[in-house]
Amino acid sequence: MIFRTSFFYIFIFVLLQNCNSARELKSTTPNVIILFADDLGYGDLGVYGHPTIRTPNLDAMASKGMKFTNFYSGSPACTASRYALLTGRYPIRSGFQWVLYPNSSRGIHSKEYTLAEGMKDAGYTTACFGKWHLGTTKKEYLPLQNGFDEYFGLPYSNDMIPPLWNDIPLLEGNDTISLNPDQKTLTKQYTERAIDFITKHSHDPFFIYVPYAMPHLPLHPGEEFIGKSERGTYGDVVEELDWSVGNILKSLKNNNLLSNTLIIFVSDNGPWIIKNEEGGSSGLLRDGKGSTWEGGMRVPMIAHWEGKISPATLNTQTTSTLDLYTSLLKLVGQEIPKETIYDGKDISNLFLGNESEKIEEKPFFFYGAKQLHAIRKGKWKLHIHTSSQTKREYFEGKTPLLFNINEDPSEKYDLAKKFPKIVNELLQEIESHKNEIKAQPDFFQKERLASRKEHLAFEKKVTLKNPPHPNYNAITNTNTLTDGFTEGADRFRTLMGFEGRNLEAMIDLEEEKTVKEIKIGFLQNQPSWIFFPTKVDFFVSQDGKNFKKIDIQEIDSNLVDKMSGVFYFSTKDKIDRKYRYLKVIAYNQGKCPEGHDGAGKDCWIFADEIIVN
Ligand SMILES: [Ca+2]
Ligand SMILES: [Ca+2]
Repeated sequence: MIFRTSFFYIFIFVLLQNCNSARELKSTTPNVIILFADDLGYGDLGVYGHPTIRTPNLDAMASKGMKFTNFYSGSPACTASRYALLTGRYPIRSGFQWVLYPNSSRGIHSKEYTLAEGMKDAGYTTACFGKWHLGTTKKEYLPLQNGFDEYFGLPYSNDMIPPLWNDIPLLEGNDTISLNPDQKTLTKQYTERAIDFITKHSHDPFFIYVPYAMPHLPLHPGEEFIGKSERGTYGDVVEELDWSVGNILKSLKNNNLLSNTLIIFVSDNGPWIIKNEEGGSSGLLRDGKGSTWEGGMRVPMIAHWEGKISPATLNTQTTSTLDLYTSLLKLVGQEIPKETIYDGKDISNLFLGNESEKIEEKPFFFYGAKQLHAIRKGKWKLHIHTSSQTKREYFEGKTPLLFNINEDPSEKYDLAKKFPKIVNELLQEIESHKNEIKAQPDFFQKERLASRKEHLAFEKKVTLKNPPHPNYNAITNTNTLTDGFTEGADRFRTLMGFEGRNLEAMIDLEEEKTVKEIKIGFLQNQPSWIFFPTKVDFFVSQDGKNFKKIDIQEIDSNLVDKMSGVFYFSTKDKIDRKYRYLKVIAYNQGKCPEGHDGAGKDCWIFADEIIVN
């Protein structure tokens, strides 16, 4: 009997051992939850010093986890920031530098390897509940096609609604389940979805991304939160987010998952300060959303992982959402594609209890809507361009500006004159970053480049007698006529428009080449005052001075009015002789004809490509 009892205990002991090791294995590849606030400022949480907004759950999360004080979003704008978080790349690498609108034609490119796709490849079940904003409602751009098993939420910002925009859909997966949902219910619904998902998948590894609609304007607190905060409606919605975080943590606790779940709370960009008291606060930082001052991109960031991250740790190292991509995929054991450039650092050690570990020092770049604005390296931040939605020009708009950001987080004291060597060093970093970016066209550019068709005049110099209209000059580039791009979706980037003028173009082939055919495409779209030329003359020359007319082309006048689209005018008989210089003159008919909307006014010709074979 004694023997049997010990055997029984040994059996139980072995069983427990196995349980422990299974749990241990799982605890090294944690569940991951990212709670992503929209436009929440650096100063908007209790734990980040807000005097009246009460955030007990986030404060507790920080006191049990790690609070970051030098953490940046990838951009001061919604779409670009989400792109950085989910792809680990500077938004400029995607061609998404700012914000997408409901009518934008583009969305996240299918070749991007999203954080969710990485998680799925690592065997995780994935879900997104909230604001997507990485493309319109076109299916290929939506979460289910980009790594998420489940989706519920608004496809873009909660202010892109009637009367300015069409009805906003609430999506379940790829399907619209209602229009213009009551925004008061959004935070609650996203929270409930997350909790259901946790409960349903408590035995599978999971990744949940909750990009809240709030506190982006219009502010809509849930019924129970209306009028609750001393900070007014803005405080109400932030306190509801805090409630949401508390409930998600509670659900993890109830499912015994706190010790193998890494929870991250962070904001997508700084506060919308031009909205006055409806916007948040960046605390001691300058400016807010839309700007590359600290207030635009330094955001609250709290990480919690019971038993791994030591309680109440403070991290002051420079980190960003780009690093989350790299580090989270590393934590779940997923390799990232080697052929793509990722911009994040590996900060996974900070989540594994090695919080005092010094992380890799890599410069961080701040991008505005159109260009690179600033760099941070170590304690230094250098601005080369500045902007603010408030239209204020700090430091009279002068650059470069240099700040010791650790000593002067408010960016008050410009040290550029005092430390010219540092300024130069940072300018060089910017230069090499720019060159590296330029050498790597984004996926859209790559596709566009691959669509080019080479011909004898491809990328050869074109001299124009009359300049095109500045609005339709195809990016100020006469080479657009020989760049190999023919009419695409992006019509007015590839076509060159002439208002009331002829097009007269000379092409230098750089050496004598056997020319068999010359052709040039023109668009006709009469309702837009765009007409085919009345005729096109073709010339050739060996010396670039004496030109011989070799052909005249006109379109059948019976057909011309009925035609719409791009049509090519081409030399008819085979030329088959050697020439270096070619010339094309296309005659604008001058005034729009009688009976047309623009009768008597200048009409346009729009040229596509001069193709030489
Ligand atoms: Ca935002
Ligand atoms: Ca072209």
